[in-house]
Amino acid sequence: MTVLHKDFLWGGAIAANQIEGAYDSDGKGLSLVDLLPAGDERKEPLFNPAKALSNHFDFYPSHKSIDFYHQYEEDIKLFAEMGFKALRFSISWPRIFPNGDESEPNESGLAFYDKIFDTLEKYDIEPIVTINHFDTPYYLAKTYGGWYNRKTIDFFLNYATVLFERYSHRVKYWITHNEINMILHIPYIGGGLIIKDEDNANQIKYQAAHHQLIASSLATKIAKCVDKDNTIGCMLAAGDVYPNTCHPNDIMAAVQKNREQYIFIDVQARGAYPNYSKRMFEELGVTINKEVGDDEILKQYPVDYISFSYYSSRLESGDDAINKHKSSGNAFASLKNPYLESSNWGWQIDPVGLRVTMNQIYDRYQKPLFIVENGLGEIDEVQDDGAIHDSYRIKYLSEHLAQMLEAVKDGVPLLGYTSWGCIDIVSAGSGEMKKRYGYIYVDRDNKGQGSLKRTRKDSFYWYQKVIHSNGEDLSY
Ligand code: P53
Repeated sequence: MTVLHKDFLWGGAIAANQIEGAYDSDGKGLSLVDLLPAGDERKEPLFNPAKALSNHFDFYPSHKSIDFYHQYEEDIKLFAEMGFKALRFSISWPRIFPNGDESEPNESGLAFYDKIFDTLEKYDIEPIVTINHFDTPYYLAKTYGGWYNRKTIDFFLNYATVLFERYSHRVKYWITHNEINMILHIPYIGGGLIIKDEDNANQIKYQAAHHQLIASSLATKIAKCVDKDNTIGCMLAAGDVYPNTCHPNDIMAAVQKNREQYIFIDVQARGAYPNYSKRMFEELGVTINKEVGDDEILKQYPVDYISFSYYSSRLESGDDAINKHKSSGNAFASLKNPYLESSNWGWQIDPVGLRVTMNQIYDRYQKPLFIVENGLGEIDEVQDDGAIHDSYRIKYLSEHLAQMLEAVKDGVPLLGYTSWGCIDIVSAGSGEMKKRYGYIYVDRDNKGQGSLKRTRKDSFYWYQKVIHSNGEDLSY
């Protein structure tokens, strides 16, 4: 008997806007990321699009990405060779509704995903579909103000309904919005929000999130009407927030910081805004404008399972002066934990934190969990003989999987594990190719140079063994 059940969904995760390229092919509209450059230049428009989106940049990494749009067959074949049971991918909203507010979908966009589903079926790989992964059509952001505008709920439901009607017989596991809490940290790609200096940013972000929550519940309702076997998940950018010290003020600060992540999942899993939200909103100067019936909608259509990403734990102090020292650059800021090492991008590495986080989430919601992102973004070097010895990645993954198994032994029900960026793709935060997560190396650099050739890294063979042993053999 292995720790994991025999149908455990091993696989990898990708997102349309970071992998497909073909940004204007076959009728596709602009996605939010299609206007973002790579590297240092990306920070300003990512965090402050109101100022920087009108700039012209020399290079836009998403325009070609790794050209999955044309090379998906070879890529999915490589996933199958590793033994993938599941692939988490997202459908590009602007490929289906180029502007977002049309009434009819773009048939050529759907035709592309038909082929993806065909190929996955050929290899017996279960699709896990994210409906909105940082991919609201740019037109909706520019013209309507993105998710701050209540109309975006209807646009999203038109889009989601098309997907449910066309693909319900092929998809069981859906995720409505990727990392819903990231709207607080990267509101442009999270919600199509272009916030100006004079705006009350919190009001805009939480109101937009409310619209995403209503949209998620109504999508759940539609999904179940179309096919009662549709299973809908929410998605949290997780990672437990630890107190900086055992000082009671630090403990309370960590409780509050954790709530900043959980607030949306509390709604999606339990069906109502939590009690603490009242005071939190008052202190932030936020008033959620609700329509009659909103609370009922949230209550009636909670999610079936909780999916989440885990890269790291975080650290919070009750002392503002100390919190000023949080790492900059990472959208998910944290104090430095002296017990942890960091990646070259400053992301702290904490395998035990995964076990902690899984236990916390399950204790809170009592619904099955699904780890849909985890991994190490690092620099890989190609040897003269073409090999890529990514022992650091194997170590990271092996240690995290060991802790995942511990959490399952603790009693946490877990549907599957799809590691992030199973083939190298463009980084969401930095726009770089150099920040690689994959088991498969892609020859392309930060400036878009390279042959796009795919090469198996050492981790490819290691993960193949892990899947084959259903997680029993994590050795390296
Ligand atoms: P990159 C920041 C912090 C935590 C999760 O991120 C995040 C981000 C966004 O930068 O997002 C998820 O590529 C997201 C993926 C993303 C992945 O983390 O910046 O769902 O789209 O690629 C890794 O290293």
